Amino acid sequence: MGMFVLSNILPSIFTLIRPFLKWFLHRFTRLCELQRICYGCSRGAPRNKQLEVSLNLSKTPSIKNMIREFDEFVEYCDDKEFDLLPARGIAAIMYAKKIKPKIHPDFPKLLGKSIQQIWGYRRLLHVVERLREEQYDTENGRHEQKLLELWNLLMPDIPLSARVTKQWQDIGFQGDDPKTDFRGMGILGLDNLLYFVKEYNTAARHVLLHSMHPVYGYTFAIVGINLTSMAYKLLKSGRARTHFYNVTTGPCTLEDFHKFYCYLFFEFDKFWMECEPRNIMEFPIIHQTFEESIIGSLNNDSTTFKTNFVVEEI
Ligand SMILES: *[C@@H]1O[C@H](CO)[C@@H](O)[C@H](O)[C@H]1NC(C)=O
Ligand SMILES: *[C@@H]1O[C@H](CO)[C@@H](O)[C@H](O)[C@H]1NC(C)=O
Ligand SMILES: *[C@@H]1O[C@H](CO)[C@@H](O)[C@H](O)[C@H]1NC(C)=O
Ligand SMILES: CC(=O)N[C@H]1CO[C@H](CO)[C@@H](O)[C@@H]1O
Repeated sequence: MGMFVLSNILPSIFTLIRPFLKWFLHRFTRLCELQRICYGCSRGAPRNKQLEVSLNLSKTPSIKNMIREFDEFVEYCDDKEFDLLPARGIAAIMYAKKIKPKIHPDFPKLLGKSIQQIWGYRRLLHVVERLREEQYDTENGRHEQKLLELWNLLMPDIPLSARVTKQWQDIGFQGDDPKTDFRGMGILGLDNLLYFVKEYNTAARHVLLHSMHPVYGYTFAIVGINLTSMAYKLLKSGRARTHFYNVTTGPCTLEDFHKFYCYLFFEFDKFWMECEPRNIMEFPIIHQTFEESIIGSLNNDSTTFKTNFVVEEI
């Protein structure tokens, strides 16, 4: 009970003393909070996450405006427009905080990198969301082509007998036409699968082989689409920031999201085989345990998921 009350009032105490603390530290170190974070936290997730908290709490009107503008801007901006953000952000913050570039030459560089990463992630959210909302359409030649490519890359020696056929079940779709299986995840599900199969063909076919195991088998494509939903949720909740802020020094891209997905799929398959489930009924619990372990890793700011998959020969 005591702990409960304390954990409830602590945040408000923090809010109350924050301005005082900031003033005190400013007097003491002659640096504003954003500078202290840039100099004091290691690059990647630790620094960017702290900067996000600090920027979110900022009471300076011009900084609040800048954040709102940037958030709107990244919904549709192209790469060239995106490249303008760091300079705009640096100028706005240096001016608002009265920081002299001559005295603090490193600060703009560090801040610019972080702005790229923070708004790169927010931009990626929009890119991913649009793909998820794009429904699979049999009239769309691009969609159809991707689906056939998926088959050919997974089953290079077995031609598809027709567009609609029970053969789709061999790679883990539900019925004789995959189009309905993409539902909740749209083209994002297909693009994720295709990326895995194309860029990590050996690893993907190794996973497909596991999914055909007589005892521990599972539906490859359906589970793959389910893992798209896991990757999407982790991105949207902001938990995946840890990985995306650490995996590249620039802004993260759709390709980084595909790679994150490949990591989840490869690792899920490994975990599933290690669990030796008696049947597919154990999917929800294994899924949950796996997701919790991924979240546990993402709670550690040092985490970066590596996609140098090692496939044992069989
Ligand atoms: C900052 O605010 C944005 C928009 O309100 C929100 O999406 C984000 O999760 C917040 N980040 C942090 C670290 O509080
Ligand atoms: C993925 O599988 C889990 C476990 O069965 C389930 O809770 C979740 O709703 C599924 N996600 C989608 C998008 O079907
Ligand atoms: C976070 O991960 C790093 C590197 O993997 C490890 O050294 C460290 O002990 C971890 N921290 C916690 C709190 O688990
Ligand atoms: C690219 C990058 O910024 N990687 C960082 C990931 O997180 C670790 C630990 O916090 C940093 O040391 C890396 O520099």
